[in-house]
Amino acid sequence: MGNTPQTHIVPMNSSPTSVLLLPTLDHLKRVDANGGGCMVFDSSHLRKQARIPSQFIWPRNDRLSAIDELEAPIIDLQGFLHGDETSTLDAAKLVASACTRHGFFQVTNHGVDTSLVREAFACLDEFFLLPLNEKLRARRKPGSMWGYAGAHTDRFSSNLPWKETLSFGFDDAGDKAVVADYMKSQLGNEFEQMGLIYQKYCEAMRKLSAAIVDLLAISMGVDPSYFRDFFDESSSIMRCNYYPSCQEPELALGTGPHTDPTSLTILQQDQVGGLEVFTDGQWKMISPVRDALVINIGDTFMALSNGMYKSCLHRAVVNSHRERRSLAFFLCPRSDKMVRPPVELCKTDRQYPNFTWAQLLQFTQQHYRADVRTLQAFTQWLGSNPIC
Ligand SMILES: O=C(O)CCC(=O)C(=O)O
Repeated sequence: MGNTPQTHIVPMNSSPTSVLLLPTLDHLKRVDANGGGCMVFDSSHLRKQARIPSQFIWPRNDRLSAIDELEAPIIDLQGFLHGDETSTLDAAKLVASACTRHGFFQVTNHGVDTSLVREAFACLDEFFLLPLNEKLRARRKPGSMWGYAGAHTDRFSSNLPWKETLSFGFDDAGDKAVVADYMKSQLGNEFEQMGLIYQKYCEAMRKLSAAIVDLLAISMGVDPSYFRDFFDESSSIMRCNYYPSCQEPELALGTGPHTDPTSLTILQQDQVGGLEVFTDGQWKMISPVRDALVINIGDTFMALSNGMYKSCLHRAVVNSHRERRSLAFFLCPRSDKMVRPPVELCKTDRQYPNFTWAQLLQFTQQHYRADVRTLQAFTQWLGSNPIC
């Protein structure tokens, strides 16, 4: 039998840690109501120390090494995107087999311009290489999903991820320049160009996500119009991940074990490697494939598929010699959309109750740190917080 990762069923500790990792930046020190300092993650400072702080050391079970590669198909989308029937059926079969087992697959010839991906990575480098006090101008505000965060110290006080993130929203129906405006408002006019590139990147991801949702529908024998309606006016989240190298990578994690509460994730990882998936009782690697995007099913889609397609535990490990970067686009429905499987998938008992994306988001932001049990815990929570 394989090892089971430890689940974090404890309610989320949403209070920031009182440990200040960067005592030299006194002007950044924010004293909270209890008199504690708010921690700032400065990897250039931390990397000079022999040991990593204890807040970054994960439980042994979460750190067990991956040995094998995940069996995840690499699906060429060219034929499907050009309406070729045979290619579509072949692609749909591969998708069905991957998603019923673990929910991960990779796609090539996906239509996203490689120069746009290069530009998005160049912007990521430009942003994360800024001095810390400049990045902190875009610091995530309490209760917001958007902004810059170092090691999620604003939300958690232990099992901290060894990474920095920059997150922002992207709406189908909203203001066309939402990303550029956000960058400009947080960081100044000189960041408008970066915002325009991320805006274009999000538009490309949204277009691809629509195609993949169609392919998921075909693979499940569901009328594609059901999911198209469900994701109409979607409101997605984009996250840039920057994982500095770490002097004790065997003790730390870049992203801890979690499932994505969102619907569908499109991940562009660089060539360093570090993404791992827990399946069949073991952690398995998803090594980078040049110009391929990693797709995975999130909790919302698992509920929408009545449990047929899996949202699987994954994590990102770090290493001691090289920083790693990834760009994650999380497709989410409009917040008030009811998550209810189509009739074709309700021939067996319903696995999850109806809920709105807003409710699941509230649960994972305010009450629960996402893990392998998110949907079960959410279902219990819904019992005492029913939809009005
Ligand atoms: O960077 C990666 O490979 C994974 C990132 C991830 O899981 C996340 O951002 O939720």
